[in-house]
Amino acid sequence: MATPLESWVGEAAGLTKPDRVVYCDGSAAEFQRMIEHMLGASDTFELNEKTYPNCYLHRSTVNDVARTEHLTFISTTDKDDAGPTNNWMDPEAAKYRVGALFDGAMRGRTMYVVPYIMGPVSSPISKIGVEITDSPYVVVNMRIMSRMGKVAMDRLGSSAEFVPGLHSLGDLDPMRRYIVHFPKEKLIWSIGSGYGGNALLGKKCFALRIASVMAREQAWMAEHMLILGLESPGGKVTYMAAAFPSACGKTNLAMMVSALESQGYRVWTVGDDIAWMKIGDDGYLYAINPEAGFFGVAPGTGMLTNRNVMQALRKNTLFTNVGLTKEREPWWEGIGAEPGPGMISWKGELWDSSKGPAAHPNSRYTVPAQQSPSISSKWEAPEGVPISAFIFGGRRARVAPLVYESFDWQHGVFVGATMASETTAAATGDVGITRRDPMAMLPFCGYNMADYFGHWLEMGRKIPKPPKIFHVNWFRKGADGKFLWPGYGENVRVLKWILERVEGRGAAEETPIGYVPAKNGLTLDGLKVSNGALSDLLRVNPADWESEMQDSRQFLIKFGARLPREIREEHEKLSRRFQGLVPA
Ligand code: OXD
Ligand code: MN
Repeated sequence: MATPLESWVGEAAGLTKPDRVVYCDGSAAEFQRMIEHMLGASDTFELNEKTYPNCYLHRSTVNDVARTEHLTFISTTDKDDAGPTNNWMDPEAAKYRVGALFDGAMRGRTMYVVPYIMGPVSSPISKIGVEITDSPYVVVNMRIMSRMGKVAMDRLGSSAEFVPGLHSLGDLDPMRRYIVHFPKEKLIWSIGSGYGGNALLGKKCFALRIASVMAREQAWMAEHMLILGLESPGGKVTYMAAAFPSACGKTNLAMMVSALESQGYRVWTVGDDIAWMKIGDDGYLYAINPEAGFFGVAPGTGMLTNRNVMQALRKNTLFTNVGLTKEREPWWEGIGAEPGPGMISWKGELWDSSKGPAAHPNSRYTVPAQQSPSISSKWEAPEGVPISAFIFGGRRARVAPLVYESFDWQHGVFVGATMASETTAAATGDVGITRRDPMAMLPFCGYNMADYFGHWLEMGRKIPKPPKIFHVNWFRKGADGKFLWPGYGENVRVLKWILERVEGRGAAEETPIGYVPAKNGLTLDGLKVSNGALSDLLRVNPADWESEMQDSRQFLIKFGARLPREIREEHEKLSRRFQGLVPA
């Protein structure tokens, strides 16, 4: 009798009509075969085998360079279950409309069946997915980003416990591009894009959108969070998970080279994008990184901003949409060296500075996580790591201070729910617009966000030893329009204060929005930040917060009666705390 996997593969093949079906085993030989095949097309190139061994550059189609949120749908019978922040499609309509596009889409192509595990192979928190795809680029990326092939098949056996994801490049026309999630069936359909989160279905589609639904059903958490361990003098490591919107420096924070290393503070990387968390027997919340690699934004990454990843990506790395130097090395803006003549841009044209950036602003590297010198010895611990602090953050030129601590869990959930950030190139659309992005999950929550806030509040009642909740903003600017905080490795100073607060130490001052570091609270020795800049960084300006509260109210109103009472209460409490402080 056919296994559930075989039945689904049969169904998918019946619909998409590929010339052949290949089950991927995840071996190195298979990887090489796929790469050979890709090199035969005009969009993939081998890099310098001396300086970048086993590294390749892939160029995607010019209209397929980022996640397309406006073409991403949550397909529930009741529109309200998708909520006001998701695009919605009725499941039957989606099956009909998108099914028509899948019909015969793989004719003349190979269908690859890619079984994968999200999470360490033997972790009880891990889950299995199977992606069917006609893109060899997707297969080689999935081999880096997940535990793919035989290991997954061995764990799956003849079980039906896997999340199916059907992907086809289709004709790559955005007019016929759909990324559809069926939360009830735990099924993903994606057609018309070969790029990143649209096509590597284990990442945003499964590990966040579908997993967030599972997490609510099963009392755990699937979050858009990096996981890091902060080692303090004496060797103790305290784990923190942090949510930032796309392209706000999550990878850099997770892989930070600490400016306080000589004082015994070091950062260890567990994950850079997603955390799956369950309550452990000891009452702490335990996190695993469901991914096995980093799919990071290349521009802005250099030896000064992220030395660890720069070292990691010297081998076994796939680059997408970066520039290619005459020496056949990858290049992007911010890499730290000027390119020589003869560079080819991400579009495949001879580049000069009049032609715009050489690398697309959302160009990426896909690199095995274990190659980072900063990788934590616990990154594959089956039980995960206990989380002591959650950190929310955004890119805000004004308003949010460098760091503050929420008063309690409920207030922390409100802080996360009203988080905002200026948009970046990680998704198509305008860049630099401030948008509300609760818990950095706006594009990734697989159900009504009001219910998601409710789930957070519920988890707070369930976790005996909940993480403390903080908010950070590395991007605050002074009156001269310049960043006030140096960021990168210096951010460890903020992590140190967070650690001290977790341990019940750390000098703090109470403000209406929470606790900010007292004047002497942050360790600033060896850093050139003037007293004036420090006050600006930590300032809670009532007038700014008044407009902030109006804006967040407008956002929260969208959820109507479904918004949890506690969130509304926190908004009212915040207004009350500011009363009398705002100049008339
Ligand atoms: C990502 C994103 O690629 O958040 O991680 O867009
Ligand atoms: Mn992300």
